[in-house]
Amino acid sequence: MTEKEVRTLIQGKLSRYFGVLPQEASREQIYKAVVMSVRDILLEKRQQFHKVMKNKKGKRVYYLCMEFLLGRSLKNNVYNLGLQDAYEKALKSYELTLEDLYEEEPDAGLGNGGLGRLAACFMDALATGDYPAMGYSIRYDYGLFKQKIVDGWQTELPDVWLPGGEVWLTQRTDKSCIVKFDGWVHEEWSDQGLKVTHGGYKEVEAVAYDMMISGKNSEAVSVLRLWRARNVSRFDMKLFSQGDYLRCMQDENEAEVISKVLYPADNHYEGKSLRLKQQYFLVSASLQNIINDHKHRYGPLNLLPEMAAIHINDTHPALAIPELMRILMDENGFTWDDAWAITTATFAYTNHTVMAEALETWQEDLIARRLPRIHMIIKEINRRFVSELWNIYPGQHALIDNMSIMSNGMIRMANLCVVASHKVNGVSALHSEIIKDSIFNGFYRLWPDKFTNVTNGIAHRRWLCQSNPELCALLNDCIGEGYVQDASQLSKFRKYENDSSVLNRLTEIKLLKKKQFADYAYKKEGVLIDPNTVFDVQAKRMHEYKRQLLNVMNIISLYNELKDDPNKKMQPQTFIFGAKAAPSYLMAKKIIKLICYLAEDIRKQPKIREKLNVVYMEDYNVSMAERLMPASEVSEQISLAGKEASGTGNMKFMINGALTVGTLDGANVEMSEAVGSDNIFIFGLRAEEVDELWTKGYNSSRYYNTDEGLRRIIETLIRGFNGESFSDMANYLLTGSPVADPYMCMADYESYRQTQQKIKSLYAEDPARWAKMSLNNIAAAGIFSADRSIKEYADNIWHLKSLKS
Ligand code: 26Q
Repeated sequence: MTEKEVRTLIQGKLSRYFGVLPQEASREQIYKAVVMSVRDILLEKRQQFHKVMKNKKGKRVYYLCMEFLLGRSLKNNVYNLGLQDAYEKALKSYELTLEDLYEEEPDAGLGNGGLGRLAACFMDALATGDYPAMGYSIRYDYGLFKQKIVDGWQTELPDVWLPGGEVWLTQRTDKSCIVKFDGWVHEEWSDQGLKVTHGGYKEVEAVAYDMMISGKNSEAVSVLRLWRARNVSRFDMKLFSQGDYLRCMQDENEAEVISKVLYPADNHYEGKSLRLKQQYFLVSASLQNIINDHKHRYGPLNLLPEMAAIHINDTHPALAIPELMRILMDENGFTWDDAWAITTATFAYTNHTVMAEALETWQEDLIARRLPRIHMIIKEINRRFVSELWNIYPGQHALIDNMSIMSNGMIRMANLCVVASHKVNGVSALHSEIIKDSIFNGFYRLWPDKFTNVTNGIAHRRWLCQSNPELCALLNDCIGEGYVQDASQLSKFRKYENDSSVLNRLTEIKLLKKKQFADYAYKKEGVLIDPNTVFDVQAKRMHEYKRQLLNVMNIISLYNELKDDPNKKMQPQTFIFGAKAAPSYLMAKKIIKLICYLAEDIRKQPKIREKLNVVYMEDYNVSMAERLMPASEVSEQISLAGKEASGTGNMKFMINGALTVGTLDGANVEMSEAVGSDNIFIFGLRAEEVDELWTKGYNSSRYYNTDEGLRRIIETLIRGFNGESFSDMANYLLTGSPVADPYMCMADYESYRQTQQKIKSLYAEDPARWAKMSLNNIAAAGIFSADRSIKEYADNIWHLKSLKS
């Protein structure tokens, strides 16, 4: 597409949708016109792809997920379509740059963190790999809240993304369907078998909104279909004719709350009725859609498993299982056994956590009330499964209760998913082993082949090519551009590990990205960062298990050192934090406050501030991450071993040349193997040592009693910062109940501190070695591309062919 064609497209949009001439258009109007023009190109491309698919009649994957943390789309699409030059030139006549317009776009924050961002990265990789794919989620009116820190305390503001984000969405009224809640179920046996009727239900309309996601140099365009809940408008004619106009309008709004807002808790389960409604709303609309699609394209539903792979991303869409059973049996006359065979051959499930508080268990009576037919089906799935278990393991009550889907009036969604899926995967090698040994051990022994691993990956074109064009220019000079399409080619960069001119350029690029970030941070939040200090970054959701507190403990010890001797020679460091806490997660909010007060305390002491700076970035989101990752030098991946299923931020830092300080947790293990133990800083207890220590009896005071450094940190916490004591944090570490220091910050502290010391001296004393390590990290990051993850899902789980092949 030429510059002229692009200009004509934009002008057309401006005049048709806004009635303005190019010279009168506001920046916002130009932004929207540009998005509309890109959307047209994508729609056209999608139609072409549809034609190809129709001819091939192949299988498709449907990825169900309550969250897609997309961030911005304009840059990604313009980049993938290779239209940068054409648009940049066309925009000259408006005296605008593409960068200006990118900044106009709000982040689509329809997700909490890792899981939602993974889903977004996967859509990109699916399109690039030429896989026929469709994602399904909810069109939340409000995404993840905006974070405002007021005197150290996180407050939440609504995230209004639609005014600037809606232009990406194409409403598909032709795809609308009805989702039913509440009511009663009636069963009747007749000659034709069991007839089930559901009556007295409430109807909610699901309206589809499509978003196109492009791939790089590929034919495919992924579609993300987002459902919005709308009231089914049914005038009560009786009331109306009686003249009660206002009353007959009432109750009209009840349904629409379903798609109002994203639940802002991650790695934590809340058994709220509205959340359940959201989940069923997503699942029911999506399955109706998939089934209609299938009938339209292929006809008989017994072919479903050959034509559709449906993926359940964590247990949040698990109700898809009984919903498919319902559709097959109640609406299409299948027997239980046939329906079950189709269902189990169609679904696959990914687990993202082993933490008890994150496992979904719904109260049976809530499901019975809201979803009476679904409740019956789950009960029957469980009845048949448990009776099978009694045959296999007679008398083994404890084991059977552990594997049962229903127990003590609760429904365990993870067990439902394992029973009904043909494949179950964890998200890193370690995590996939842990689920086999712990929560799913019974299932693993019963069905060893069901379990597999797919290590997470990231959209490296977004996180490297688009976020760090300067680094890519260096890569292009050294190894060509093959890595853009095939991240494994990054390994060619390794050849330059001793090339001082390349290493120097690498160091210069890092400094440039640090300067850019410092400018951005100053403009956006007024914080001062010296680009000549080392940037040590922990950016991820705020969670006890991720141990931002351990990071803080080390900072406190550095602070104490400098207070003792303000003239002490020390490599100047900037510790940068970015994190949102779930609004009701008090402990997480207290940690944010601690960091902010500590930062403020240090800031008041000019002499110390030169060497030790702590920065809390407000409202960390995808777009901020895109600026922060390239500017980072030390990546903090310090969760208690066994707790972080994979992590994906770790990979984004790595590919941008940051060195990782981390525990052997999640994908850190594989990162360490890929880059070699000389190029990463591993510390702390291993997962099995953590287990052993719990079994032996963990006593955090032991470390307090034997480690003077720790003692001083605890004392400093009690004395406090910036006029506020943090003795509750000291108590948490020493006497907290039900357990003190549940994530073993005390146990890992000394090992962490020593490792931090090592990092600091290396940075100060051997910059050439640092640059070499950084280069090696970039060169080894290729396997953490989402392209690789998606290929593994396609080959081993979905049995899905790329249209390339
Ligand atoms: C469940 C029920 C009710 C309300 C909310 C939730 C809920 C929402 C989001 C539970 C969990 C989440 C998100 C979990 C998550 O992001 N997990 C992360 O997934 C990443 C991708 O696999 C991993 O890299 C991280 O290790 C894992 O923590």
